[in-house]
Order: sequence, then structure tokens, then C-alpha cells
Amino acid sequence: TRTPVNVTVTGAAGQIGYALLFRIASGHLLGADVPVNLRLLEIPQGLKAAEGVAMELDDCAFPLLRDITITDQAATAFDGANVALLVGARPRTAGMERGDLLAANGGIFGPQGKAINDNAADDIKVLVVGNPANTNALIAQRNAPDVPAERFTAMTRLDHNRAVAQLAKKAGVTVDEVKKVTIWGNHSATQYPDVFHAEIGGKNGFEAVGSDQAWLEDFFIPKVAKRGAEIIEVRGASSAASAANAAIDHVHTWVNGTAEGNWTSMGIVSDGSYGVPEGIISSFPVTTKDGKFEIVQGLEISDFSRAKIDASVAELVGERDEVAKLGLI
Ligand code: NAX
Repeated sequence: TRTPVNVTVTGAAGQIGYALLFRIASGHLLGADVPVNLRLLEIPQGLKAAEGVAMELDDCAFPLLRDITITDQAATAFDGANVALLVGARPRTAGMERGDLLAANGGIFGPQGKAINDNAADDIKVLVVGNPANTNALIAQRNAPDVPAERFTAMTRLDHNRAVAQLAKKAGVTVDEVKKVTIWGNHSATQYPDVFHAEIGGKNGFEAVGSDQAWLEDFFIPKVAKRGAEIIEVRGASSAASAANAAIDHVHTWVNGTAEGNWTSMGIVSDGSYGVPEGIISSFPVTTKDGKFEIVQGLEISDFSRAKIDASVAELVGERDEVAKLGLI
């Protein structure tokens, strides 16, 4: 039998945690033949609720679930971790400036990055979900100098999946006929969902949506970029199951590879491709194979796309400069 994979989830008692843990334990993260140990990290106030979730996990009698550790100590939570899903973060509250938000999250993701550096397994893969995801991932990465930088990623897969769903609706096809969509930039309202290189029902993505620039600018781009706010408005709570699903998709694709003729979107450390400054964590089109990813190269970027990518990247550079000024990286 295979050795269990250690999966650490932070913010395990939160609403995304609740939608995520059962799917990890049932084999959807890594595969139906891969046993897992769960390591749940919470703040002290969250430990009791995390224990309740662990009781429910027991009650599922998942054949793949080996043991569950619940702790408020990062060193324990990341000990031997092979996969880490960093979900717990400090949300923005009324009156909080960007600097306050970044500083509060620096206090979480700096120490967690260091704990990953000192305790995780050599093959550790990190996905940051907690917002501001890209910059939180950057903080964690910079605090883990012994871990290869490409092991730290930020989640834009939910944005990617939202874009796929909207495009399928518009083109009147099923979602599996929508390929090569890209989310560029930050997981924020400035993100740029790009249809120009997409393939929908075998056609070019833009043509498949009627070459309708007005629809693109006035409906599609804001729809995807502001979908999180729309969910809060309609559901009365922020995206949880869809966010957990995207986290599962992100790691599953990273580990198991993208399908031939398709790619996905991941927030990764920039190597300077497409003029995105080296070192920031920005979303790119990527293919994955054997647990590694590569940025899709050679895409032609129109002036329209260029301006959108530059605007989102400028926001990321601003966040990076701010956390550098705060001494967090
Ligand atoms: P909840 O508030 O339900 O849960 C967060 C949990 O994290 C709480 O149980 C809290 O006690 C715990 N926590 C806080 N600080 C911690 C720390 N230092 N160590 C360990 N645990 C800690 O939030 P939820 O709805 O689950 O959302 C979690 C994060 O995901 C938020 O930052 C949210 O903004 C972010 N999202 C990111 C998305 C993305 O696409 N990248 C989409 C969904 C979601 O909005």
C-alpha cells in the first residue's frame, strides 16, 4: 500500500475548510488510490470547531483517510507536509487600509512560510487561497528561502472556472468545450480573464462569443472579476464550495497534469514572461506535467490585453512594494 500523503489545511474550521476537507479525504485532491493524513491548523479560538469537523470526518469512515492532527502550532501542522493549502487569513474589516490588511496578513503568512521552510517535506507544494492571495503567497515564499520558489502558488482557478462557465453559457456549449482560457494578474477586481486565445467548440474564443467587444468589456470581464461580490450579495455569504472546488482543481491539475490541448491559470512566481516583473506572484496560462508547470509561451498580446494585464500587474507591484516597506519580505 502507498505511504499516506500529508496534507495541511489552515483555516480548517472556516467555511472553505468545511467544503474542502471532505473532498480531500474522499480522494478528490490526489486520487482515489492515495491515502492522506490531514493536518489542520487553526487559531486557538478555532480549535474546538476544527475538532467538530474532525469528528464528522471520522463519521464518514473514508477508506483513504489515515490520521487527523489538529493544532494551533504551525511547526506541528507543517511537519512533513507534502501539500499545504493556506486558507486561513485575516479578512479586510471596515476602515482597514491596504497597508493594515497586508501587515495583518504578513503576521500570518510570514511565520507560516518559515514553518514550511523548516518543517515541510522536500516535495512540498503550497497553494494560497486566503486573500490577498497573490501577495500572501509572496510573503510565505520569501520567508521560505530553502524551498524552491515555484512551489508557492496562489489561487486564480476559481476565477478561471467562473470564466469557463460564463463562456460556455454565452456560446451555448458545454463547459468541456471551453479550452485555453487565461486569468492574468491578481486575484482581485483588476484580474484580466482573456478569451482571445481560448478555444470554444473548436472555434477561436472571441469569435465563438460573436466577436462582441462590448459584451466582453461591459459584461464578461466585470462579471468574472466581481463574481465574488455577486455571490456574497445573493447567497449572503462568500463563495465557499466553489472556492474549495477550485483549490481541489488547482492541486489536482498541478499533480496530475493538464490535458493535451488545454491549459489552466495559476498564480505563480513570475520569471519575467509577458513583461510581468520577475519575482511577483501573478496569474499566467500554464501547462502542467509530472508535478511541474510551465508558462505557455508565445501568445500574441493585443493592445487591449496588454493594458489590462499591465493594470493588474501594477496593482501587484504596488502590493509587493508595500510589503517590502513593511519589512515582510
Ligand atoms: P472563514 O472566515 O469562514 O474561515 C477562515 C478560518 O481561518 C477561520 O476558521 C479562522 O479561525 C482561520 N484562521 C484565521 N487566521 C488563521 C491563522 N493564522 N492560522 C490558521 N487559521 C486561521 O473564511 P473562508 O470563507 O473559509 O475564506 C478563507 C479565505 O479564502 C479568505 O481569506 C477569503 O478571502 C479567501 N478566498 C479566496 C478565494 C480565491 O479565489 N483565492 C475565493 C474564496 C475566498 O473568498
